[in-house]
Amino acid sequence: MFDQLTQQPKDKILALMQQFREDPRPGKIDLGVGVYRNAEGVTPVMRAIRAAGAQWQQDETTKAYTSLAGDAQFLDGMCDLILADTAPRDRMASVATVGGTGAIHQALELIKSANPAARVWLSNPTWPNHPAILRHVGLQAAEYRYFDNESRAVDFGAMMTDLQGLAAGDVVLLHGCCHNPTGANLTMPEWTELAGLLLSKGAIPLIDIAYQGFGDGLDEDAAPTRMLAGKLPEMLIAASCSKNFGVYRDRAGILMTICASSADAALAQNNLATLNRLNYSFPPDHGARLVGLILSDPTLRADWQAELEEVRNGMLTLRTQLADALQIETGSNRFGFLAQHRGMFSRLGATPEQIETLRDTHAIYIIGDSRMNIAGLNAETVPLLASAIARAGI
Ligand code: PLP
Ligand code: TYF
Repeated sequence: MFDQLTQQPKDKILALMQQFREDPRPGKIDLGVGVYRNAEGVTPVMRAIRAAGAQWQQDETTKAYTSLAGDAQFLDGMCDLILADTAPRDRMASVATVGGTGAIHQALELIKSANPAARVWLSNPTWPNHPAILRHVGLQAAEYRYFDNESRAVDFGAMMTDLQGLAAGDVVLLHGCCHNPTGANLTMPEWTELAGLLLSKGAIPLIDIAYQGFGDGLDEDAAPTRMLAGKLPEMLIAASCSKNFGVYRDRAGILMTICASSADAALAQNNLATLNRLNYSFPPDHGARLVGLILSDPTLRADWQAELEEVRNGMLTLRTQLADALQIETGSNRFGFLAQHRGMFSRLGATPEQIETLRDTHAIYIIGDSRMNIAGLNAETVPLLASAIARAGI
């Protein structure tokens, strides 16, 4: 039987992670996988997670199963965090999922159950798991242009032109903030124009929000999602707690749907619980439980927000430092986009050969599409990277 299997393509990001580990050169720099690291190169357990974990260890009375939908405190807290008072609670359904990836998977399965003919539109480029999971679930993909390789900003005109091709019932996957892999994001007026187009076409947004709090702040990063929730009758939101709570391996995420009526919401809730059961029964509890505790405890929440702000501001400082260093190295402003981009990533716009040079000659690891993780840098490595970029002729 097993000899009938075919070799599966590797995930390029995870493959690069492995290649970096095996590189014996001291001083190698990892700007590959999207994991936050502090100036010491450590992905820390956040203070509030540690405190909530210690408290939960005392308070936890059982490891018996929870419910198919997951912990209510987590679901409520995340709904508030993302949608605040724009949440139409009576028209919403939600379930805890296996990380943000699990939320995307369940979203696509729900779409397939409701409308197997729906096309799901993806930005070009997007996170490689989007098209991969879409194919796996068996939905039809479509693509919209997103990034202008010259300016390294969003090509909003091209995006809107492509989305003119939307049919009623199609789904548009949008990165809620901090676009992965480009770092380039729509402005608020552009988001509003996009909302008008989706509304006029009868299309449904699927928001993937994996970096809330990594861009301009918790509320600022959620503003496009909140605006869309206020304007559109239906939408899906797949959120990850991996980055903003630093609970990567605990696998905490949530899928929310906003429906046209409370009757539809009840139906969606019933289907979401069933999808959890069919795929893995109960969602993981531990990470979600700690997130729920933090969001509902004012002291823990304040400390979490303070640490998240430190993380966010640290990345903004690195962006400015790198843009400044590159201005000096190259005598031009062409890397100014680095300070405009938001989140962990920026697409440099380098060729695969230049990326190879950075890796082979300078031991600097960047994804082949020239995405780099800003959080992999620190004050000492910024000038090294700037000089290597200039020498590689990028
Ligand atoms: N969506 C995007 C755009 C991501 O970059 C990630 C990666 O972390 C995820 C979703 C899912 O994250 P996780 O499954 O680790 O929560
Ligand atoms: O884009 C990234 O680097 C993160 C982490 O299959 C990641 O989102 C990368 C690949 C993958 C799962 C997570």
